[in-house]
Amino acid sequence: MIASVRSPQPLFHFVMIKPSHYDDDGYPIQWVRSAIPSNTLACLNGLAEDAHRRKVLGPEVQIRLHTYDETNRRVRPDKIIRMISKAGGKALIGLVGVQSNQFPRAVDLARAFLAAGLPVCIGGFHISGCIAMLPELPQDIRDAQALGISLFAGEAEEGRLDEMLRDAWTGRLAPLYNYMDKLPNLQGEPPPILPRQHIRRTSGSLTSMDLGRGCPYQCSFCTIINVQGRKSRFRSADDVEKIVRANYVQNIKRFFITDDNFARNRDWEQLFDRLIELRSGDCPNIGFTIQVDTLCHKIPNFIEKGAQAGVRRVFIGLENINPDNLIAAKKRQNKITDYRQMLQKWRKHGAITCAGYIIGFPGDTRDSVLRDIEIIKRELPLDILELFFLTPLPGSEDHKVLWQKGVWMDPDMNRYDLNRRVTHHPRMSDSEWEDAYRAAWKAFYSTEHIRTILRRAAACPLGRPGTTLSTLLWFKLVNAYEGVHPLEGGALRRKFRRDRRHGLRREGPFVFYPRYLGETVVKLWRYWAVYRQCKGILDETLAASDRWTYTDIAIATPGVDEFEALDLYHATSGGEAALARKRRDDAIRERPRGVTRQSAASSTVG
Ligand code: B12
Ligand code: SF4
Repeated sequence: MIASVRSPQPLFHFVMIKPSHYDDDGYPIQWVRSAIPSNTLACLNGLAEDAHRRKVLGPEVQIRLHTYDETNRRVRPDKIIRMISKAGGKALIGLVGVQSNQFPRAVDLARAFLAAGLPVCIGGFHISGCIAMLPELPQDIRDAQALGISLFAGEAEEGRLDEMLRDAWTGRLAPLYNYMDKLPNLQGEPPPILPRQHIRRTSGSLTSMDLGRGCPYQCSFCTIINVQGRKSRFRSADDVEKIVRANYVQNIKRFFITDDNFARNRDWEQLFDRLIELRSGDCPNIGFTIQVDTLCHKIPNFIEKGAQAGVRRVFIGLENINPDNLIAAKKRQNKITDYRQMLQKWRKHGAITCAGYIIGFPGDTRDSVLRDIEIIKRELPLDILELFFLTPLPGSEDHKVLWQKGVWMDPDMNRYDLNRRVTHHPRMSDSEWEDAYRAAWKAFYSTEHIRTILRRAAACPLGRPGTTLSTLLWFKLVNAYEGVHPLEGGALRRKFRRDRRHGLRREGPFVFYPRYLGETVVKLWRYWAVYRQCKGILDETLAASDRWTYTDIAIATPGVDEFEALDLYHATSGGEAALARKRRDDAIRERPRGVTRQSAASSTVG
């Protein structure tokens, strides 16, 4: 138990830590600069600042907030414990936004605080997902409870954080806070905000915010619908303006809107309208990255308004180009016959397109995966392909089904980062599946394909070949040389000898430091070599005499033989059937003109 120094005013520390997870050697994945500030940390901090303003622990109690993002800052429990001990008062250690892959690290961090007598609570998708989907808590969560860790399931808005802070203050933290049965309304709730120093530890001018939660679809690999629900909940246009302005004064002008599917945010238009107003008013140059589905182009004005609002990059849940795989994953809303039109429209409006693509659906084989990647490269105007192993994430229907059937899933949650195989595949051997995944990355980020993507960007009047190249390099380099998924990447890997996974032996300094130094030098050299090569390609592309006339199948306006000629519809499994469905739907729409066209458009919204 730490000694508490008497302070003149009663003091309460709320320490919020967003943990990272371990690499294959057992060191937390950390960077000198990570990519984006954590939205969950910003949400919790925003709620805690509001609780502080409202003096939820009583008029005389001072609440001190401390925020740590372990992806860009070393978390030293000993130092935090000393800091609390020196300042005096009580404390709550909150491990926030803990995903399944971060759960082992969160528990390791918790051990030191618990040993010092400080109460610890873990919240986030691992806890919420397991409680939402499983009939009983899995062993790792029960073990955490046995250590004395309190659990938080659900969302912290609508006064729930206040309740927990009060319980911690009075020393009566409950073992479980379960709010899964009531999803909070977001309108008027304190918006996500982080102290400025967090932004400095990331790429610098980009931050994140959630404008809505929930998605109406039912993809079987998805955890979001089971945790955040299928109903759209969203912040108001006033909230959005508040967030943008608060960041703008700090010179932060780019935002990652973390909504999983902004196209299904019922208020997208009002939100875009407000951003358009801000852009044409006193917040010019603000820019956004959003995540959408493959039907977004059918929502009247969605892409047009998005572009006016400053959407510069879109993440699209493409997931696969085999309709049979999409049907198996209950992703019926994805129609391969829409992909080209949707991507071309974003491209025309100046957005860089990034598609999530999952490898390991039941119909996949190593050959079919590599064939499909070549089709994508040739026929889809995609700038970035984010590849993932199909992973039964706790909280998803896939996980629940495998759990019920007793199918083997890797018991080590640290591996559930979508960059590692955690179960077996019905058709591929373990090594074939892993090989298909690695080969797919290599094939898409080959030098020749980078050249093609840059030529496409350079030929487009609103294209941004320089930014396209930096994004491509990020994905290529992090994947090839850092051994982590690019979405977890950062600039300059940090490792600390003493911060090793619980249970693993601490390495000696003569082994650790020379290896760390050696691998850093080799990586930097490789980065430089790849950068120089790709920069050369960019320069050639920009100087090419046919820069503006360059075209290829992916960017050419769809011709009359579009559906006859492309492999996308004939080589994939289920492609022919998807085409037949499209033709049938088109024929139905064509028959009683006017009325049906209108109903077809509205059926895509919602
Ligand atoms: C944005 C995002 C990212 C960003 C994170 C940075 C950022 N700027 O925020 C990026 C792109 C880097 C990212 C990467 C990854 N992500 Co991600 N990500 C998301 C996403 C879309 C939004 C997160 C968010 O802000 N949610 C809104 C917040 C407010 O919700 P929340 O985290 O649940 O927090 C609330 C409650 O849980 C609770 N709470 C949480 N913690 C605590 C703690 C206490 C003490 C209390 C009281 C309450 C509390 O209160 C919060 C406010 O209501 C989610 C999906 C989603 N809809 O949440 C996936 C999600 C969290 N990611 C996921 C995954 C798997 C990953 C990756 C491993 C995959 C990959 N290879 O890309 C990497 C891991 C990287 C890493 N080390 O973090 C999964 C996790 C599933 C699981 N079971 O673990 C999710 C759910 C998406 C999915 N595919 O299912 N991600
Ligand atoms: S569209 Fe995306 S967010 Fe919605 S259910 Fe499917 S995977 Fe989940």
